[in-house]
Amino acid sequence: HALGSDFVQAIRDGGIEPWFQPIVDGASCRTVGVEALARWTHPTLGFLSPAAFLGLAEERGLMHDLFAAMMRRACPLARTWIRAGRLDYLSINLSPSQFKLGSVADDVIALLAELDFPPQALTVEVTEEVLLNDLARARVQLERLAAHGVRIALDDFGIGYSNIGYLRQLPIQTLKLDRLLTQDVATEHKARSILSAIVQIARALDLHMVSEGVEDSSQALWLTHLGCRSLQGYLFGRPMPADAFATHLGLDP
Ligand code: G
Ligand code: G
Ligand code: MN
Ligand code: NA
Repeated sequence: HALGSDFVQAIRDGGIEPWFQPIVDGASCRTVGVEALARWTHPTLGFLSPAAFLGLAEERGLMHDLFAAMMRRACPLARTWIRAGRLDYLSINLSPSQFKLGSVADDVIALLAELDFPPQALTVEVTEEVLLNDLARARVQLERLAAHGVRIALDDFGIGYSNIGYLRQLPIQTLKLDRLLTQDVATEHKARSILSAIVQIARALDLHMVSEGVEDSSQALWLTHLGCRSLQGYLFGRPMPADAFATHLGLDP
């Protein structure tokens, strides 16, 4: 249980660091967005990935504090990159548990004001677990965020239940195609057929599409050919520290 108090301290002391993974436009290969992903360097255990601490954060009710810490670190950096004309938006994960607070939208809006970050340049990624828990409550919060200009992405789309009815009921602008579907798109006819159908739905509803987990160029070519506009994955860049990402954008770190 010492790990729990270490985590609280890390959130307070800036021990939780955002790493950045590019999201590129498939046609031009320009980096348009960036997803911030949490990393923790523990004083004795060393470098920890989310798999090692998200469960703990969830258990201790610290996901919202983690989110705020990520925003406070990532927004000032992203603002610099956006002002330099090298980037359009920052994407950050919201945990389903944050929606148990009736105040999640107001909290995000207050953080944006505190950090002087343009709401239109923030995308929050939510999974459908949010919607399974309490759709009515999630809808109120997401609509408040959308009305403020924040974009909402549905993460891990195409696996799980992927109830397309949600797309009608919620102010979602972006679908993030799960990497399990991306993986098979170059080798499996059925994966391509499913992707085509998802692209049709996305077009009809005017949704932006991002494919996650793009690892090789044949996947990238297929995804672009089938109509997925944005791509994210190791092919374009792994999650990296801020200075490496600045260099990736062609800026001084
Ligand atoms: O960075 P990595 O690919 O190892 O992330 C693993 C998982 O952890 C992903 O599902 C990602 O959404 C989640 N994750 C990473 N950073 C954060 C964060 O800051 N907040 C939340 N809620 N989830 C995160
Ligand atoms: O938020 P989400 O669940 O989408 O988290 C993205 C996760 O996927 C992170 O843990 C990130 O490190 C991982 N990831 C990003 N790109 C790739 C990739 O190309 N291949 C694989 N296997 N994992 C990836
Ligand atoms: Mn995500
Ligand atoms: Na995902």
